[in-house]
Amino acid sequence: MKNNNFVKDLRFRQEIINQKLSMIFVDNDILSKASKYAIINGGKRLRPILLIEFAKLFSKVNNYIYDFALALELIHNYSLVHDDLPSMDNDDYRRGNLTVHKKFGEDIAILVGDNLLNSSYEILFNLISQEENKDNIIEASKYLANKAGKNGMIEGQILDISNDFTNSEEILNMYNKKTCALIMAACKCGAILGNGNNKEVKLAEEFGHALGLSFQIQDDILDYEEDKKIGKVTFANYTSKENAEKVLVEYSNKAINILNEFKEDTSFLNDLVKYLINRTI
Ligand code: GRG
Repeated sequence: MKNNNFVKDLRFRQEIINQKLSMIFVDNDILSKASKYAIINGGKRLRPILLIEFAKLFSKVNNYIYDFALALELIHNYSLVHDDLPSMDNDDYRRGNLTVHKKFGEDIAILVGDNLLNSSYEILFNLISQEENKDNIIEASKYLANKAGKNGMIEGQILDISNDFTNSEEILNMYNKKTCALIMAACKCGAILGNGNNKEVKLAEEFGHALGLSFQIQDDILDYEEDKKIGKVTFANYTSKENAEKVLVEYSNKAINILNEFKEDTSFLNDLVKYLINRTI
């Protein structure tokens, strides 16, 4: 059934995450101010929303699940701050605002990234020490650390920097790590924290992979002309825009088919897939 309120529902979820994020760095020192600047202002909050939605499929969402979702969003935001640095992508703008290094200087931006990453793990360790549901939190934290680390996002960034691909499969492998890893962590950790069974946790992970690839390929399509101009290799300009559009449909259909395997109500997630692959920014 078509949900005409999808955008309203999405904004509502984003607002909850934004409010909780705005309460993390409240002091007046430069590191707190710059860290706050890095995490507010317009992010889609895709990863925490996915985590919460997957947890919600199987159980009531408690505060600690929100805290876990914030920890994940902090890791994502650290990666963006570091990715924007002059030694990486050298971007002046992010989410329509000056990047952290443009606003506060490169030294502070490096430390902001470090601070977001450490704050994330501080949240996770606090949860582990406080909550009764420790086993699930430990299992989800281990998975998140793995996907954020050298077998996931960081290796993906290394492969991307190397810009050395001999076939399109290698580009997809780089996307699996750079983009899919954290999106898979969002979906799988949500299912683990919500007490999904093994099959449900596996399906959540597979969904995250299919959505992650669709999301990145849509990004390629949106940036097609610009990437070509600057000589950046993407799946879309390595193969062709038409092929990228075809593969995007294949992966997004795969994501939708996976959702259909759940007996729970996945209509919001279904709409989210369609919204993301049709986005124009
Ligand atoms: C520096 C360790 C390190 C990793 C960087 C995330 C990343 C790896 C690089 C960012 C550049 C990029 C294009 C990554 C692909 C994933 C992606 C499209 C990230 C942007 O995510 P959105 O669109 O961002 O969810 P918002 O602003 O909505 O939070």
